Parts: sequence; C-alpha cells; structure tokens
Amino acid sequence: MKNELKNLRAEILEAIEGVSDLSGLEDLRVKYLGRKGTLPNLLKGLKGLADDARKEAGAFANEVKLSVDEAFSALQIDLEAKSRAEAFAEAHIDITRPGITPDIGHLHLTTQAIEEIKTIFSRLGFVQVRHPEIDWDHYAFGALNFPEDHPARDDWETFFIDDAGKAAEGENGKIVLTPHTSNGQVREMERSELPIRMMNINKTYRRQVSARHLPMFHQFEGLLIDKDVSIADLLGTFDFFVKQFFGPERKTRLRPHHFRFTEPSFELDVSCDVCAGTGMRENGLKCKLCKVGWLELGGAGMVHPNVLRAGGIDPDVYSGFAFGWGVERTMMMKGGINIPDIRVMYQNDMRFLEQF
Ligand code: FA5
Repeated sequence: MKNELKNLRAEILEAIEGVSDLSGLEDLRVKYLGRKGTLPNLLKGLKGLADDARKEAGAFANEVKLSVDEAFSALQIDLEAKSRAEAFAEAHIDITRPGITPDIGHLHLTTQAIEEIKTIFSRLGFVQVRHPEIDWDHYAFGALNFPEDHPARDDWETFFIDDAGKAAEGENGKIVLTPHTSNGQVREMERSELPIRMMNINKTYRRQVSARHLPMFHQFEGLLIDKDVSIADLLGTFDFFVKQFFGPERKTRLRPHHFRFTEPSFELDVSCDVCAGTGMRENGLKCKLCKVGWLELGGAGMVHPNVLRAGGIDPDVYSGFAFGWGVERTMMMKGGINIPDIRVMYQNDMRFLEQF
C-alpha cells in the first residue's frame, strides 16, 4: 500500500506539472482526489490491512494527501494570478472616451418658489423669519382669537401631538403641527420690535388631501404693523407681489371672508393658469384644480385688535395687516407651470421634477 501511495504521489505531481490552465487543473483534481478519484479508491484498501499496517499506511496516506493538496493549491494560486494578468493586459482602456457625467440636482419647485417670494417681499422691506412649525395651541389658535370650540381645533382638521396616548398639554395648551403660519404673528409681536415687517415661511399641516390640498404644504405669512396702516397698504402690497410673480396680465380678485384674527378679512383669488380662467379643460371636462376659473391663494385682512393686545401692542396706537398664502398653490398658478394636481409636487417622480 505504501508503495502504491508513493507511486500515485509521483504520478499526480508529474501530471500537475504538465497543467497550464485552471480548467486542466480542475480535471486533474477530480481525476485523482474527487469522490470516485484514484486516491480515495486506493484508500478503501486500508480497511483490509492488519491494525499496525493500517496505522502506518494511514499516516503515510495523510502525508501524501497533504503534499498533493499543497501542490494543487500552489498551482491554483499561480494560474489565477496568470489569468488575471492576461485579462488585464487584454483590457484596452480608451482614455479619449468621454466620461460619465454625474447627475446634477437642482432646487425643488417649492424651494424655487420660496426663494422668489422672499426676494419680492424683501424689496418691500419684509424680513424673513422662521417661527416654529410645531407650536402651542396658544400661538396657533388661542392668541389669534379662536374660541375653544372652533372647528379648526378639531382633531379632524389639525394634527395634535400625542404624548403616550394623551395629548400633551402645557400652560399654552396642546402641541400642534401648525395648520397655518399665522402662529408667527403673536410670536413676532412678542419680540417687541416695532414697526414689524415679517415674512414667515414654513411648513404647515392639515388633515386634507385632494387635487388642491396636501396634508403637508407651505405657507408664507406677511405681517406689517406700524402707525396708520390701512387697507390701501394691503392692496398695494398684493398688487406689487402679484405683478412681480405672475406678470402684469394675470387677473386677481379679493373676496370678503371671515378670519378670527383679522377684521375686515379677505381671500385673494388668481385667475387659473391651468384652464386660462375658464373653469373648463380642452377635453370639455371641468378643471379639477379650480373648478370655477379662479383659484384661492390665501387669506388676508387687518390685524384684529384682540390679536394686537395678545401680542402686547396697543391697538389705539398701532394697526397692521396680515396675509397667509399657500406656496404650492401660488407656484402652480405661475404662467406656464401647468400642474393640474397639487399632489404631484411631492411624489418625487423624476419625470416631473426634471421639468423645472
Ligand atoms: C389661513 O391659513 C390663514 N391663516 C390665512 C391668513 C393669514 C388670513 C393672515 C388672514 C391673515 P386658509 O385656511 O384659507 O387661511 O389657507 C390659506 C392658503 O393656504 C389657502 O388659500 C391655500 O393657498 C393654502 N392651503 C390651505 N390648505 C391647504 C392644503 N391642505 N394644501 C395646500 N395648500 C393649502
């Protein structure tokens, strides 16, 4: 048995020397070491030997197996290195080929709108501030003259922050995801820096979803407080913004409205750009965005004396106006943007985003 093993080792080592590629080496491995290979076959004969002879032959068989394995591994490493070197030498690198241009992002449509809105109002002296987007009920409702049972405070209109199942409540009431940027009004007044020309732009949240409603959207809130401020100042401000943002041709209209925190109050509509102010689409169906040819962009009015008082300002000396508009809707109404459903703004579809 020992001699047979010696001969087999010599045969294997000699055969290995003649191998020049990895597949040839694998064939040899199967032939000699595989399950039905020569070496395992030979070792089956160990069973028939006497104890001592089996021990001796077994130990020698291990030695043979080890040396053969080593020879296989060493050659495998060499052949792999050789094949890598060949592949590398064959690979042709054309350094004149144009490279792959990385994708370059750009600002989201909403951010572009915010930048433009900020710039236009800064020309009128409005300074951009950022009041909290998660705030106390007091600033979002209470100080703005909302009664305790006002429907806007309903769970179905406003998101309240839950604390372990129970709405968190401090001395300023519950904590809310602000449903409008008007929470910045009294916060700004409390800074006691009069006169005020504030532009508060932020995220706002409501339980609403439709072609013109999002659960998360942005508002921009202007607040101007000074001596002798009148509705004419409010109208002049709107006129300036609308002409700058939409161009001189677009139509706007003011409707009387009711807000708890302004008196008198208005809503401002702009003629719908999607249906050219007709309320109908080319396919003969109603414009699902505006339905009537006009789209409401926001509310406004003269600051209510109770709100001035809540902010520590004497309404007999000071007056002011405030307005709050939706950023997304304002952007959608810009000429040529033509977005018929507000929800596409945040679907992150590259085909949409790349257009702006
Ligand atoms: C308000 O939020 C008042 N705070 C505005 C205001 C400020 C009035 C200061 C007086 C003085 P209103 O609920 O109408 O008003 O919302 C204002 C604008 O926000 C809407 O006209 C619309 O442009 C936008 N908006 C409201 N809800 C949504 C929504 N769910 N998705 C998108 N935009 C919305």
